[in-house]
Amino acid sequence: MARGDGGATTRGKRAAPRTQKREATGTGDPNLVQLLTPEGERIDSATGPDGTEYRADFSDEEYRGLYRDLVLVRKLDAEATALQRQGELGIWASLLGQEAAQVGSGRALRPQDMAFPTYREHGVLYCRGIDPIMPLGLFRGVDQGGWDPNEFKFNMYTIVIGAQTLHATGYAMGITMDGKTGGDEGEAVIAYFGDGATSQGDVNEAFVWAGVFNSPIVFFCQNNQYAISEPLERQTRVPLYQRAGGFGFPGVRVDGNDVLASYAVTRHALDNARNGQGPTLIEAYTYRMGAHTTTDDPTRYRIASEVEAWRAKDPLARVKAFLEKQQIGDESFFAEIDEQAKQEALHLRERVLAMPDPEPSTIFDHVYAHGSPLLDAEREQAARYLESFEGSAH
Ligand SMILES: Cc1ncc(C[n+]2csc(CCOP(=O)(O)OP(=O)(O)O)c2C)c(N)n1
Ligand SMILES: [Mg+2]
Repeated sequence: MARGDGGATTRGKRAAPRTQKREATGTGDPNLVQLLTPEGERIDSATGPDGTEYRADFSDEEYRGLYRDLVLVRKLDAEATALQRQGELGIWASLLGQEAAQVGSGRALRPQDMAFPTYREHGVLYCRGIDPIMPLGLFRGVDQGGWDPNEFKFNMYTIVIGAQTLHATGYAMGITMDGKTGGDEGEAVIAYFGDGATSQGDVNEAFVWAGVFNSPIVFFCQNNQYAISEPLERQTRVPLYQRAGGFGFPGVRVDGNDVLASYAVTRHALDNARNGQGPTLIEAYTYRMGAHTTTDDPTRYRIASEVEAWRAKDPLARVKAFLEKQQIGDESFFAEIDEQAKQEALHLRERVLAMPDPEPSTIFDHVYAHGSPLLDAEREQAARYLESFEGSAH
């Protein structure tokens, strides 16, 4: 707190207009789709900008399941951050604050849908049934992300900002060519990216292609208000979801801290896509509560009061409040989930610490499916270089 407040004092003159400007494109927008308020009040239905009515009707068990997902995903993420701080991971990109956007959209996917993540979608990865240890190997630098994208319908993490939107669009065009759209069995694609990525050429090119070819894809933009230290108003002068209109497909802004609305909006957009109705841009309006990555210090560029204002919109607290009010979650239920999360985090930690260092030559293993002469030569060269150290004290 003291550090953040200090930043506000020393940089108050610069920070103030920035916050005011954000209001113009911010939460004042009446088109924000919300089904669960920050106080935990359920809203029966919400209308999107094109008149679509969104509802989310879950059983008590499903509400509890969503809460469990949110708690587990947050706990595992916190454990990964701690592991990085203790020198066990090279870097970590935390999802703190974005749990509802990820669990809501992740649970809205049908088994046959394909997801293309960035580097922050640990919550979606969890919903796809991938062992949460997988991205930790990547960030520990001992493997290149070990899951099979086709098995789990979840592509590899992509660090190159926006690149995966083009891969996803190509994949979606392929679905159409293969005749795999139509009905509930049809396939759809979801591409995740951030607010900063919307300024990339790749993302805009993906919008053009997806729009023109009416591809079965949902563009899921987690607007967490920052691209590292660059705030939203450095990316756009209009709300991001409105950009879709220029590409000829619908855009909708959802409360990304509301797991129910995130689910409802994503499910609807995916079902439209799989039924041949083309792309949708979803702007999940949320906030990155932590640092960009563990290499970043957000107190250098944002004021503590802004973070506090978003803390009041916490995605987990509102579901807990709802469960309590509805009397579908009691003390023992919450305690049981906390204990499960603690055990899973501990298990994750033990397995990370036990990860073996790889043979250096394995870095060449997964570059091409069938290798290449150049790669073979480079493998040889690296092996000779490593051998040159044998028997030396260094
Ligand atoms: C093509 C490219 N340019 C720059 C970077 C460096 N970079 C890494 S993360 C990032 C910001 C991305 O912001 P946003 O799209 O809002 O996603 P967020 O990290 O907030 O989830 C940048 C510029 C990169 N990885 N790739
Ligand atoms: Mg961002």
